[in-house]
Amino acid sequence: MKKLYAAMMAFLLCIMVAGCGSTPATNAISETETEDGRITIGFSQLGAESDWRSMNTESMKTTFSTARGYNLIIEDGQQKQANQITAIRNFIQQGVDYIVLAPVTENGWETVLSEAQDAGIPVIIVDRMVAVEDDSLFSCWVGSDFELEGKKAAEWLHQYSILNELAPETLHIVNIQGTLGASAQLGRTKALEDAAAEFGWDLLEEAPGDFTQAKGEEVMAELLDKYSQLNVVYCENDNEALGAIEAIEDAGRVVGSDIANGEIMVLSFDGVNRSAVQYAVEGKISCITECNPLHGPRVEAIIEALEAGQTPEKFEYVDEAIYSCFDQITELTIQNQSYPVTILTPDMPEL
Ligand code: GYE
Repeated sequence: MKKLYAAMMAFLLCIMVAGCGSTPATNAISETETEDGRITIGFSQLGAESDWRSMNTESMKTTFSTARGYNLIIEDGQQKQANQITAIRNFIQQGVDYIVLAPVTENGWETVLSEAQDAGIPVIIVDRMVAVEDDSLFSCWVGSDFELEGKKAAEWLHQYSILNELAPETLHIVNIQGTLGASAQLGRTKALEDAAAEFGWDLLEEAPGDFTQAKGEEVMAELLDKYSQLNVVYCENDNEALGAIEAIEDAGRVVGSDIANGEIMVLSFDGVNRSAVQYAVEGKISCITECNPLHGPRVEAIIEALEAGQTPEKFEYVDEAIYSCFDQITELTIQNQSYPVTILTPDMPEL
């Protein structure tokens, strides 16, 4: 158990050190190499909306560096599917060896993926999913189980409410959603809605915050004006949570887990942004469900398998932790599976 804890801490700290919130978003970079013997990868990244995304782009750049034998062409879709489709068409024209797609939303990929298939270029989907009838349009997918992440957050809240004798109908919840139609939004929203229906929570409103701090703040300010009884905000990523906290404090309210005494509880996802993790240590964010962005090495393992003529798993889900400073919930059980909660303490090194 101690070893597991140490390993999780090491991972968390590694993310915290690498994931400084002030890192600017990555812009489109095009690096082309003509040297033979290199594997050329066209990566259509959906945008640069969050710290998670920046770290995800970084992970791809570090893994697929020239020094490591790759040509990486990255195109930033700037949150627009049309840009991503154009990028994929350009990759096909350039005759890249692999296309890696991090799709902004799930629908509408059939045509362009068929074009890649006709050109004989394998497509690897990372992070969010594509919703296509024909699975053969992509080689495989790697990313997170977003609905499971949402279930973990909801179960944490459920346990907290039991331990603190908070009646379900006294939990007045708002959801600041991610980009509508993105897998991360769909899964996290569904888990909250299901839990609200199951436990009888008062889910006041769900509004999109586009996974950004600015929108998170704006939406939270509006929700605070609208609902004086609001006492829990479920933010579908850390950047939205940072924005929501600003709005709550600007409104003269206090963030924290002590709902009975008027605090507003913040729940969040990712665990990448340094300030958000620090807030979780201090209890300003009650619980962060980890979403791991380090997909570069995972995509590389898939490419190595394909190069070796093997068939990688069609869907590869990443294991993820749960972080909280509230030390009375140490484990969550979801569908008979148990997940440990990593308890954050202020005496952790590097904080
Ligand atoms: O949680 C959020 C980002 O798709 C998992 O997108 C990703 C989500 C991540 O903007 O921060």
